[in-house]
Amino acid sequence: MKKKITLIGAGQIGGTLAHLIALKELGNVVLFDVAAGIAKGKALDIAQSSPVNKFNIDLIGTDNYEDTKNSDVIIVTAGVPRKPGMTRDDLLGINLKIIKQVAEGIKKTSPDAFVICITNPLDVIVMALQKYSGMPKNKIVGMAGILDSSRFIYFLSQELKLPVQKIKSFVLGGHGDSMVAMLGSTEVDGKKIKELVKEGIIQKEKLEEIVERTKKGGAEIVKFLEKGSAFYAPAASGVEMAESYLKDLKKQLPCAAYLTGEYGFKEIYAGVPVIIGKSGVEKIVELDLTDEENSNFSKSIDAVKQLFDAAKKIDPKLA
Ligand code: TXD
Repeated sequence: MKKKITLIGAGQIGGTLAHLIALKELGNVVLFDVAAGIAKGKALDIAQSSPVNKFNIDLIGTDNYEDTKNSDVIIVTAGVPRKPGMTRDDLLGINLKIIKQVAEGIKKTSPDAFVICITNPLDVIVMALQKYSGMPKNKIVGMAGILDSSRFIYFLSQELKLPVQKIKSFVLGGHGDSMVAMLGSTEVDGKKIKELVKEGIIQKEKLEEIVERTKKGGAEIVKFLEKGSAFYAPAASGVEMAESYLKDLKKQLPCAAYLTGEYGFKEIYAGVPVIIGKSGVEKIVELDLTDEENSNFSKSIDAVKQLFDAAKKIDPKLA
C-alpha cells in the first residue's frame, strides 16, 4: 500500500516537493492549495512526466481537505514568501493567519500524520502549527537546519574545492540571522575545520565570511529572483526529512524540534540535531558545544523567543 503525502501549498516549494517525491516514488501525492487551479495544474503536469521518468504514483490537486485525509506525511509551505528587503520575520502576521487555517484543516483529517512545516518565519510558525493543531509535539517538526547546513557545506566545498560529501557540519538555532554554524563539530575529510585553519588551508576570516553568507543565504536568492524566494534546496531538504520518516531511516538531521530541557531550554521549537524515524522525532541529540557555540545558541533561542512573544501579541491564544 503506497504511502500518502499531502503538500499544503502548491507554490514554488510545493510543486518542487511534488516533483522530487514523484521521481523518488516516496508515495502518492495530494497537492493542496487555496488556489485549486495551481494544485490541479501542477499535479497533472508532473503526472504526465511519469512515462518519461518511469514512476508510478497517484497525483491529485485539490482545495478540499477531505481529499487529504489519513495522510502519512504532510508538508506545509502555505504562506507568502519574502520580497526583496523583507526579513523572514516580516511574514509573521499574514503567515500566522494562514497556518491557523492549515492547522484546522489537518488536525481533523490526518491526526496521525508526520507534519513537516516549511513556512516562514519557521521557528515560530512551526510552534504555532503545533499549538493550533494540538497534534503531538514529536510529530510536528520544522525544516530549516538542513537547508542552512546545506548552504554552509556548499559554500565551504566551493572554497576548499572539495566534493560536498567530504564535509560534515550542522547549522543550528533559529532560522534567521542568529543561526549558529557549529564550527566546533565541522569536519572536512574527517579533520576538524580548526585544524585546517591552523594549517593555513583556510583563513579564519574566510570561514567567518562563509558563515555570514550562510545566514544571508535566503536573502541572496530573494535579491536575484526579485519575486519569490529559494525553493529547490528547501524542497530537497523537506524530502530528506519525509524520507527518513517514511523509511524509518533514523537519520540525524538538523530540524526545528520541540525542546523539553535539551541544551538547557524547554517549551520552545529550535533548530537542533534530531533522529527522524517511523515515530517522528525519536530523539534530540545533544552535541558538546564550545563556550562560543553555547553563547551563540542561547542568543539564537532568545531571538526565537522574542518573535514568539510578537506572535502571542498578534494572537493571545498562542500563549
Ligand atoms: O528554510 C525555510 N523554512 C524557508 C521557508 C526556505 C524558503 C522559503 N520559505 C517559506 O516557505 C517562504 O517564506 C514561504 O513562507 C513558504 C512557501 O514558499 P514558496 O516559495 O513555496 O511560496 P509560494 O510559491 O508563494 O507558495 C505558497 C502557496 C501559494 O500557492 C498560495 O496559494 C498557498 O501557498 N496558500 C495556501 N495554501 C493553503 N492554505 C492557505 N490558507 C494558503 N494561503 C496561501
